[in-house]
Amino acid sequence: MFDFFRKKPKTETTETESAPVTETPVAQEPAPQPEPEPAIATPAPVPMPMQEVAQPQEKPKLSWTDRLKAGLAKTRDSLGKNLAGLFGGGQIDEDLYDELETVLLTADMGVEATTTLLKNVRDRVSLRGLKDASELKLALKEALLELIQPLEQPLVVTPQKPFILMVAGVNGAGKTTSIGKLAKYFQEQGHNVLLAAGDTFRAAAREQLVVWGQRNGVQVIAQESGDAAAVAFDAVNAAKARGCDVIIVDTAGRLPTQLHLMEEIKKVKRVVQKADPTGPHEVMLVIDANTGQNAVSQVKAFDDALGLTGLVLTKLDGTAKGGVIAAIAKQRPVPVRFIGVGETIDDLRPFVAKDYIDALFD
Ligand SMILES: Nc1nc2c(ncn2[C@@H]2O[C@H](COP(=O)(O)OP(=O)(O)O)[C@@H](O)[C@H]2O)c(=O)[nH]1
Ligand SMILES: [Mg+2]
Repeated sequence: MFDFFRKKPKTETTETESAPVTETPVAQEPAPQPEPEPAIATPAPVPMPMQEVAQPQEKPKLSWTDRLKAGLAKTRDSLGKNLAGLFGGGQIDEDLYDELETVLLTADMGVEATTTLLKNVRDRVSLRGLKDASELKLALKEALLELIQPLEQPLVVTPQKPFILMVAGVNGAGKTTSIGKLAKYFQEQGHNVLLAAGDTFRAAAREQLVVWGQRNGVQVIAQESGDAAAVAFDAVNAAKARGCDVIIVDTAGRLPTQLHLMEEIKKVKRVVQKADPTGPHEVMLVIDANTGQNAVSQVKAFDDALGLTGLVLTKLDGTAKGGVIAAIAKQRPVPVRFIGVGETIDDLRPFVAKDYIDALFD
């Protein structure tokens, strides 16, 4: 019955930065920069679009606040343009609330969050006896903070050892690149990280992680055949044997409507539990902010199937739909652990509600 535990041919990389270097093409997209890489034993690397994680950027380093502001520029521009007109001056009246409602819906906050926010703003207005529209901005910021603050629950990876983090999501949401960024993030905190290449549907997906691991001195467990559950099982055992602190399990992209694939990822979780009854310690859904309201449906469906403990909201830089975070807070408040505002390694950071709102409004 445990046939998926059987050992399959295994590819494993444990190179460190001190390994001899060779040059290998690993990028398809514009502006790839050749850079030193550890020698690659096996298998041959396949070009994959992971350079955004692996490439150090030569641009002057911006602070996180600046990158967050730049990343949220599209949402801010759209929200700000619309709000500027509203908050410009004049009386607070029903027409104004009507327009505010439209603006919030346009920013993809969803009907439920918009209703909550409007009520909260109205309460603040009457409590403080506000009359002038220019005073509304602060009231709206406060209402929004109250709504999304509960989502701010930073991921803590101690004291569990290994801390097992499983990643799920639809195709192209940014799972694998976020895993690369997270591996670096945890390493910088002094944790020893191991990655499990659990996207076994496409060989290229496995290679994407393997190559990235080799380039960055992060151990990767991969199998040339076999299913994601088997890879995860082996990886958890390897992490225990090696005393790793954090293990991140990548998985193939899937839509919640693909029921057999949802069953498959539930099996990955069950098998992780067999390898370590205390795990997985985090089941994280990666969602593309461009998805807008559909992101909420994804959160609900994956949460129902897997019991999510955290979210990563990626690609906020590419969308004016940054308000979706309010919809999530209202409709399925799973903690937002990290947000992604760009393609470089530094563009994924823990979610801080106040910073997010300041970047949206100021
Ligand atoms: N602009 C932008 N692109 C991102 C972000 N996160 C991921 N991506 C890109 O999204 C694409 C798909 O990412 P990938 O990790 O392969 O998705 P997966 O299928 O979920 O594993 C890649 O081109 C990434 O560079 C982000 O925060 N901002
Ligand atoms: Mg992937």
